[in-house]
Amino acid sequence: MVVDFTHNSMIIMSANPDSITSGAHERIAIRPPVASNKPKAAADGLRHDWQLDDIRALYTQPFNDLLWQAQQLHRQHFDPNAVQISTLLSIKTGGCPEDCKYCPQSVHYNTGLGREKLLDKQHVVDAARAARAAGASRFCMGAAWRQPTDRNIDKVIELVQAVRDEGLETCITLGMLKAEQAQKLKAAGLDYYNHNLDSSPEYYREVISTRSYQERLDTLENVRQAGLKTCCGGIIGMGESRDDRLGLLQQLANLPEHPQSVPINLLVQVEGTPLHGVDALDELEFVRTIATARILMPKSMVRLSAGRENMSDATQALCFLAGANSIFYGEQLLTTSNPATQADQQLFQRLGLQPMA
Ligand code: SAM
Ligand code: DTB
Ligand code: SF4
Repeated sequence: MVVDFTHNSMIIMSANPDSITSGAHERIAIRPPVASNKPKAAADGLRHDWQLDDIRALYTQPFNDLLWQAQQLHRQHFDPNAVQISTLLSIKTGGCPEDCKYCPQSVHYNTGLGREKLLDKQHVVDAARAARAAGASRFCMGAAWRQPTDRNIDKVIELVQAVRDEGLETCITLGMLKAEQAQKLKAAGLDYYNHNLDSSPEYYREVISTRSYQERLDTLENVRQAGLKTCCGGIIGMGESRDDRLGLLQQLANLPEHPQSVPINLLVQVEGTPLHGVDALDELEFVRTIATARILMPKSMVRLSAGRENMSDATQALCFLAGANSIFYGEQLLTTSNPATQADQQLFQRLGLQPMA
């Protein structure tokens, strides 16, 4: 029997940011969220005041204890055998002015990628139809922009509406967003906006110089205020310390609202980018990061995101046991490859997993 990704089974879901310190690093000031968000954060019944020491204690406990704790919490909020399926499409590839050291689309690095124009609507509709036919429930579109112009926003809105018309949830990632742009996207029916914090505030400065951590937090604030759902996570395996991984999780969990989706990416090392050749991350550190994210943000979807091609099936199985309940599915991420759909279907079958309705 092969798991059919196209017929979702019925799943029942029961379902101190003032400044941050990290052992090895100097103190970095991060503006607190606006006061109006605080009662909302307290009202959701979730913790938003995680200290680094608390997170370290969770992360470093014996592996079996960590996974047991994460899996127990996971079962309180989700069907443990249901995994949400998202498919990615790069709608505007290459030529990005930002200098993110991991990214093949930055103009600062020679990775062989050219600068392309925004895809036309028919191309996007065809890709969305194919994703839906293959079993995806969410379609995520990414653009290699620092920030979209208002004209870009109008064009992307047409794409979002066309994807919605195909019966898919929509997510986009376009870079920094102004408040009015976020409101316009919400009014047009967009479901999620993806904007990652990428790493701890301290390690972030080693990786990106053209955009500040605070600017990322400001975009996330604009997205939340517009009433859009947030998809926000980061990348690990970039040569960061364990404390940087904890610092990223601390930032995510202490946001005024936990992001509804938390993508945890394993760096895809692309030749020509400055991070190509960094030491590979111990896979069990990746699993620990997923488990800790599940404990800190128990009601969020935690996505086992980029980097699955370099993971064994056994490691992916451990990630699902640790509380991951979403994946990127389809043979392409944005510009790099992802596991073959058939391989993913076989993995789901071997693990008894079902696509989430
Ligand atoms: N330009 C927009 C931005 O950065 O906000 C949107 C597109 S950007 C490619 C989306 C996310 O992809 C980044 O925030 C980063 O977390 C992730 N990403 C990019 N290159 C990656 C890589 N080589 N490995 C893993 N994740 C990567
Ligand atoms: C996210 O956190 N990961 C996705 C999505 N959000 C946009 C992107 C992964 C990109 C991997 C490198 C590439 O394919 O270009
Ligand atoms: Fe540009 Fe986004 Fe790539 Fe950074 S991650 S270089 S902002 S496309």
